Amino acid sequence: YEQIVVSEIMYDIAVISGDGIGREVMSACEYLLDKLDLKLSFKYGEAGFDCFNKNGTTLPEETIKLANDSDAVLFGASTSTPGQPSPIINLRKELNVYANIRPIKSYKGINSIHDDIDFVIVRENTEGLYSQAEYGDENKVIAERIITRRASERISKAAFNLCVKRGQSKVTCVHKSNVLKKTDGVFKESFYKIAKEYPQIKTEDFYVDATAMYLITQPQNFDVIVSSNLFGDILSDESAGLVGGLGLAPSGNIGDHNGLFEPVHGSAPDIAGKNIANPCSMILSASMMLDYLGEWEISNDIKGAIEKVISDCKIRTPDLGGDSSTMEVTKAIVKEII
Ligand code: GGG
Repeated sequence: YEQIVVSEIMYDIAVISGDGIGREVMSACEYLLDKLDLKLSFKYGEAGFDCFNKNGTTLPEETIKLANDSDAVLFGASTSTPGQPSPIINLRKELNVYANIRPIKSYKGINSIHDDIDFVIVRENTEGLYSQAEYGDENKVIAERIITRRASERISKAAFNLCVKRGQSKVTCVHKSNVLKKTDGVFKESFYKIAKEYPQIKTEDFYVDATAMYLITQPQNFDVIVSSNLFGDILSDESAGLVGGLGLAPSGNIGDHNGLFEPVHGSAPDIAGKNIANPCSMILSASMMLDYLGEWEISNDIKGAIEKVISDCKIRTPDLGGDSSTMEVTKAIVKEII
């Protein structure tokens, strides 16, 4: 009999390394993905500060098209360019990846006060104070904080769905509605409207300032936190600090048709080019991408390998107190998987 060859799924992945350590952690991540038996086809796009110097734009149309045409996007980091719009904020908007998912989990062997943290921040990605609508004159400048019912309900739904998927029991809405009465009034109302569709999930809401304190004093009480753009951004950096820092903080930006995965950290110009950036947040973001693509087994293998390398305490980058390089850590992770 003639052998029937069933074609295997090949995923098109847009790779946008950006600036600074974005390039180093992306090459490390590609090295790791290449070593695994995955059907990924990488296509490369430019964005960021260096891209602006070369092409006169921080986010070329070709990059947007490449990202839109791909099954998923891997993004490294971008350095802000004076006077220019942020490429990553605009790319998230162009792809309509409205939910920024930022998991926060304790690792064994990381010197943290709490070892039982496991929650996720769901940050609204398309509006809030990141509307980039600022105007005024030299005496008075105004930033628009846009909150719509549509986006607030959509992000609340994403948070409740994620809570169900993670098998957790509570969603916390974070706002500042005692001061931002209209905008955060709408955000909070939208949250409780959507909550009615999930009677099995517990709900609570806190002011953002109180939440900043509870994250330090009782982080294990959180399951899923949903917040607007700026609050979600700030709280996720604070939360990353509880579990080892930005070197261990991955993220996914999810919409109805696209997924973009990037480390929470930026381009870190102070350590760029030194081969000492922690590759784990980029690699964990790639693992989130594999989850999104339905490749759960290999995604779990990657997470398990990182947990093992981190908890062994032997091979770590300087941000975690070690003296290993980006590539030494990456190779140690690969060795745990294959
Ligand atoms: N991976 C997230 C990232 O690159 N953050 C850096 C950032 O937000 N840079 C500002 C900008 O792109 O304008």
